[in-house]
Amino acid sequence: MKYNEKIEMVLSQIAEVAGYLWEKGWAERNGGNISYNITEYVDDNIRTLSAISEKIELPEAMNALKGSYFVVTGTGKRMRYVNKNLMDNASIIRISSDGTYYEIIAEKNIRPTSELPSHLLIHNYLIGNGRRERAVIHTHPIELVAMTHHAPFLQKDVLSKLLWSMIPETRAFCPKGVGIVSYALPGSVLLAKETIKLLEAYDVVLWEKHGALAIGEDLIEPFDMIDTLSKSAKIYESACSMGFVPKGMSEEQMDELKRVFNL
Ligand code: 2HA
Ligand code: ZN
Repeated sequence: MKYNEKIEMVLSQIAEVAGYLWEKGWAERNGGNISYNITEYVDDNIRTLSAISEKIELPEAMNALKGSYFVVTGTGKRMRYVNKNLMDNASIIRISSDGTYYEIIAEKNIRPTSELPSHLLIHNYLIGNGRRERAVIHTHPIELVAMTHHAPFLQKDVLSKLLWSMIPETRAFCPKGVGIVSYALPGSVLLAKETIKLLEAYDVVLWEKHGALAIGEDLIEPFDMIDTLSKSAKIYESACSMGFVPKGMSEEQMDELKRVFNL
C-alpha cells in the first residue's frame, strides 16, 4: 500500500531500528517489539480501510486511545525480517471508538506482538497525560539484561549510578537513568502497569531477567538511550573481564557534568 509521507517516515524508521536491534544481537528469534502511534498522521485513505481481522478484545478499556491507530510489529515475527519486509511482519491496528477492542486494518492479518498489553497501556498513559512520546520499543540488550541478574544492582538507583559513571555520554544523554521492574510474566498487564509507574522518573525501564523498554517522540531517541546505557554496561563488563571492577567517574565528576551541561 502507498501511505502519506509522514506514515512512510514512521514505517521506514521502524524498519531501520529493527535492523539495528538485530545487528546489536538484541533480537534473538522473535525477541523484542515496536509500536508507533500514528493517529495524528492518519488520512482518509487509512480512516476508510475496513477491518481485516475480527474484533480483538483489549485486556481493559483504554479511554485515551479511542479511535487511535498504531503500527505494531507482529507476534512471533523476527526483527531481521521486520527490517527487510516490514508489512509482512507488522500491521496497522485501529482501536474501537469505545476503547475496548481493536481490529487489524492493514496490510495483512498479522497478529500484534505478545507485548501488546504493555505497548497499548503505555500509549494510553502517554496520551492520557498529554505526553508527546509516540514510539515504544522493547528489546533484549545482552549486558543490561545480564546486570539485572545481580541482586545488588536491583536496589533503587544503584544501576543508574553505576552506568552513568562508566562514560560521560551516559550521564549526559540518559540523565534520568534506568528504573527496574521486578520479574513479571512477559506480555502481562502486571508488567505493563509496573512499567508505567517508572516512565515519569526514568529514561529507560529494565525488566528483570528479560529486557529493556523505552519511549520517545520518535524511535531513534529511545533506541539511542538503550544503546548508550548498553555501552556503559559493556564497558563495565569489559573492565571486569580485564580482571578489575572499574571504580567509575567520581560523584564530583558526575556533578560537574550535571552542572556544566544543565542536566
Ligand atoms: O516479542 O520480546 O517480551 C517477544 C518478546 C516478549
Ligand atoms: Zn521480550
